[in-house]
This record gives sequence, C-alpha cells and structure tokens, in this order.
Amino acid sequence: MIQIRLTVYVVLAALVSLVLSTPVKGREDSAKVPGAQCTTIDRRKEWRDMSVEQRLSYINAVLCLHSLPPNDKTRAATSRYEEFQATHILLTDRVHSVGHFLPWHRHLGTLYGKALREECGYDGPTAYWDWRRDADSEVDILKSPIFDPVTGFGGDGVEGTYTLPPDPNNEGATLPTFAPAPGPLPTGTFTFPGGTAPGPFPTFTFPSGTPPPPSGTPFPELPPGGGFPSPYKGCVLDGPFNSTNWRIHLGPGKLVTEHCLVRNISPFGKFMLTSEVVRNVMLSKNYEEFRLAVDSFQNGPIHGGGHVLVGGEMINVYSAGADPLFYLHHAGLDKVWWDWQQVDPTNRLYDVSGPTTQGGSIPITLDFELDFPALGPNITVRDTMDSALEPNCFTYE
Ligand SMILES: [Cu+2]
Repeated sequence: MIQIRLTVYVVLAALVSLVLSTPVKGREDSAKVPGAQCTTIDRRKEWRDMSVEQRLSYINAVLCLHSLPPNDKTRAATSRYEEFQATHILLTDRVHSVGHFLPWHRHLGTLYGKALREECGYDGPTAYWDWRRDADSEVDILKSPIFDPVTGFGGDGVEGTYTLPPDPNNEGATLPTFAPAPGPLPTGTFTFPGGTAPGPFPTFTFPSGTPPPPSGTPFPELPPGGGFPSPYKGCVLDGPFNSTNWRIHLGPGKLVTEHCLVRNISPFGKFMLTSEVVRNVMLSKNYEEFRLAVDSFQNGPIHGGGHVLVGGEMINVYSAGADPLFYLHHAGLDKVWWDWQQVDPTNRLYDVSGPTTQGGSIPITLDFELDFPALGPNITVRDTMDSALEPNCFTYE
C-alpha cells in the first residue's frame, strides 16, 4: 500500500516537475507576447547620426526587401516591400484622422524595421528623420543628407519623366474625402527659411476669394498632376532608388500601375517642420490635443509637412509608402509622440482618444484592435503604447 502511494507520489512529482519545466519553452514564447519585457532594444537613430556604413546597409536592406517575393502572391503587391505599402493603401481610410492614427503607424514602422532585420539581415538601428534639422537651416533642402545620392535616398524628381496614368474613376486620388482638422484654413503669406510662399495653403487649392469652407467639408481634390506645388513632378533618377532600380507596382492612390519613385521636393514644406512648430505640438496637454495638433494647420502640421516637403507620391495619403522616406518620416513623427509621452509617462503613456472611424463618434479605447493584413497578427492599441515592451522594443536617440 505504502509502495503504491510512493509510486503515485513519484509519478505525481515527475508530472509536477514536467509541468514546471515545460514553461522554459513557454517563457521563450511568452517573451514575444505583447506586453512582455523585451530581450533586445532597437535604439533608433536620426539618419545623419548613423554611420555611413549603417546608412549604406540600411539602404541595402530596403533594396533587399524590395527584391523579396511577397508572402501572399495572390495580391497586387509584387514584393515584400510592396506588401507594406499595400497594407497602408488598403487601410488608409481606416487609419487616418482617427484616434489610432499614431498607434497604427507606430506598429507599421515596428514591423517594417523587423522585416529589414529578420528578412534582410540589417543589424543597425531603425532610422528616423528629424526634419527640424533641415527646416531650421538655411541650407538648400536638396543638400540635406537625407537626399544624398550615395548615402541618402536620392534627390528630386526630374520634370517631364513621369506622366500620371489614365484615371477615369479617380482611383489615384491624393486625399480621402474626410473632414479636415478643425480650425480655419490659413490664408496670407507664409515665411520659412529660404523664402516666402504665397497663401492660401498651396496643397489644397480653393478658388481664390472664397471663404474657407466650413469644417466637415471634404478636401477638394487636386487637379491631375496639377495644383501648387504640382505633386507629381517626375521620377527620381539618381541614388539607390533611381528609376532603373526602383519599380513600384502599386499607386498612385488605389491604382495598380508600374512606375518609378516620383518626387517633387518642395522647400515650402519647411515651414511646417521647424523646431518652433514641434515645440508647439509638444505643448499639447493630452493625447486628444496632441493627435489633432500633428495634423493641424495652425498648431503643428508636422505629419503633412514631411509629406509635402518630399512631394510626389509622398503627397498621396494612400500610396505614399512607395517612397522609402515614408518610413523615416513616420518614425520622425512617432519620435515626437514618444518624446511627448516621456515628458509625463504616468499620465501620457496610456492616454488615447479620438474616434474609431473618420468623423465617427465612438471613441477608441486601449482594447481597440489594429490589423496589419499580410504583415502580422492583430494587436490592440494598448500593445503599441509603451515602446519599452513587446512588440515595440525600441527607444529613440
Ligand atoms: Cu499613413
């Protein structure tokens, strides 16, 4: 009897120790669970603070991602790079001018950096663009290290080398027809380092002499290839993403066309990206003020600013991801959010608000789910909030 009991205990003990020892593998898995502690930290760096070696290997990793076949071969994306762009095109109307705009784009950037490292062997930091360094400077924007033809992303589009495709159904639309940020549209004259540009705000052309439209009015659509500045100037012919190396098969907008990297670098964008503008954004007292400020003409249009400065396809809110600078710009924007969170982590680390849909009235919560088709599993807004935890695991230097 005693022996039987002992055997039972031995078996039980063995089972217990088995159960206790299995979590070793379980712990490894749980390390990747959202909210878990990070095992490594991506120390993100501004482009010009990276070594030349790091910059070149970053560029090579982007070219590598562009050469890898897509995971899902049944879709329009022809490469892994385009799968990121495709995800953004597909979800554009759901992830802009909503409460989760910043969380969704944060995770898109995290997944992109992860792909560069895990699929293309990149071992440097994720790069971001601190546009203040260019916007505060009198130096010609084309001389920025960002646009360097060897250690940067190449320069401006060349006039006359790109023609917009026929677009009878307006699928190449630059902007969705959602309500603009609150506040009157600016008029008059903007001054910025290096010059003066006439108002009204040039990206959106309102008939002259008409008063600003009431809030809630859809953005007027730019004339094809027109407006001021003309968004689609031409193909980038120099640098690593020149029109021979870099063919994109998605865009402009929701169109599916093969084309070059189209830019129209405009120093006009500088006025939206100065230290003064960023300081203004940083004055936001809560997430609601912050998320509205980054897209507001008055309070700090830094999100639009980066898109306008690069111009070309970067102006197209759907297909802007055709330009590798999209990811540096959005990491720059994410850094401003991160900086803002760090000022008062107790109150700001998990502060979210804003509608779940454009113009909607249901507010997002930390449990709101974000999806990334073709890129990775869904996560919640909560999972993106603390950069020091999985799946984020990054800091900014
Ligand atoms: Cu976006």
